[in-house]
Amino acid sequence: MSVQWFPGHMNKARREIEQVMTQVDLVIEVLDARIPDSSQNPMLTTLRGDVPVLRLLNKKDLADSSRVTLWLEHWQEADQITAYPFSTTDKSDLAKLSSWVQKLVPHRGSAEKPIRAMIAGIPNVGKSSLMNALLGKRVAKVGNEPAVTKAQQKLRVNDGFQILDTPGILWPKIENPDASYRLAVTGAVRDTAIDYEDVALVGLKFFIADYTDAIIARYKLKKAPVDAFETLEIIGSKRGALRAGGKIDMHKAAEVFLADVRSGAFGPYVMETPEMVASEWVKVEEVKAAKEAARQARLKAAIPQRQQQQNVDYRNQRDARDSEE
Ligand SMILES: Nc1nc2c(ncn2[C@@H]2O[C@H](COP(=O)(O)OP(=O)(O)OP(=O)(O)O)[C@@H](O)[C@H]2O)c(=O)[nH]1
Ligand SMILES: [Mg+2]
Repeated sequence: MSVQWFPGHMNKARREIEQVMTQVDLVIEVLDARIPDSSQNPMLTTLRGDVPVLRLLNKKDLADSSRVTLWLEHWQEADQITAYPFSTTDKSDLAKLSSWVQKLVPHRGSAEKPIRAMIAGIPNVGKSSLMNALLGKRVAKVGNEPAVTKAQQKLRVNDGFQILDTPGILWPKIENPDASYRLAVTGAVRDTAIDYEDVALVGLKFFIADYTDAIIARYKLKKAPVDAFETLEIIGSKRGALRAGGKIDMHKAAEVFLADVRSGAFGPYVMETPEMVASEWVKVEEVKAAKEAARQARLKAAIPQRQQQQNVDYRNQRDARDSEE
């Protein structure tokens, strides 16, 4: 199972990004520092082509900095992409942005040739917040839910720097199911498009394994949690998520847990490491190969069956002819 969300407006937004890509000098790809890999949109990488990119690992205030560093080192080794931990509320990060941008596009930056930067990324990562912070006023609507921005908006930061805010986009098929759940946990997927309980259980399983102490502290657990379902029941009972008759309301319990994850109530965290993502991709490829092998086997089996059916049809026709004669 996996989570997929690609509503019509995203397809339109994708086409509009494609249309203006030839008129931009640089893409500022805003990522969620809590999911550095899963928040990269492969469709955007394709659309960008050779246009330089600056990656901002935004919401660094919510992220576990030691794991963020692992990703920065990994990218430096892998593809030399410039990336920085970032927060739209950190004044010193904002002050450094124009020098980071200038380094990537040294031939532009004057009033005649301003740097034209496109802010792009998946939903709810803080693209419009970045636009507002750079402008020093509220020019774009922001909100803690995906798909707040529906249309592009171009504004001038100063004489040498123009920015374009774009709607957040996902892609039609997220191949790694684990990544799709992480996108749902952190809030990049509309809540109405997910099975709350499923998403909470996947998230909780991760926190139990990687940030056990944070879970114990937040919910004042008496013993170390082991099973996600059991723990979600405990969370539900502690937070009054009960149905008539005292049964636990698991949907409500999931709401409590996901609200805590998204607001940073467990302290800083990052849900993936380069090693973990690499092993997930091995699994994805194995599943793909197994599906393909099964399809081939079905095809092979279907040929003799079709042949047998043709023989039966032929014999029936012959018998029918014989009995007429
Ligand atoms: N903790 C934290 N929250 C942030 C930061 N930057 C933005 N946010 C919050 O993230 C949420 C989403 O912000 P938006 O700017 O609307 O995100 P967006 O990428 O424009 O979203 P869409 O337009 O829906 O694609 C809001 O609640 C912001 O306040 C940050 O650096 N740290
Ligand atoms: Mg926006």
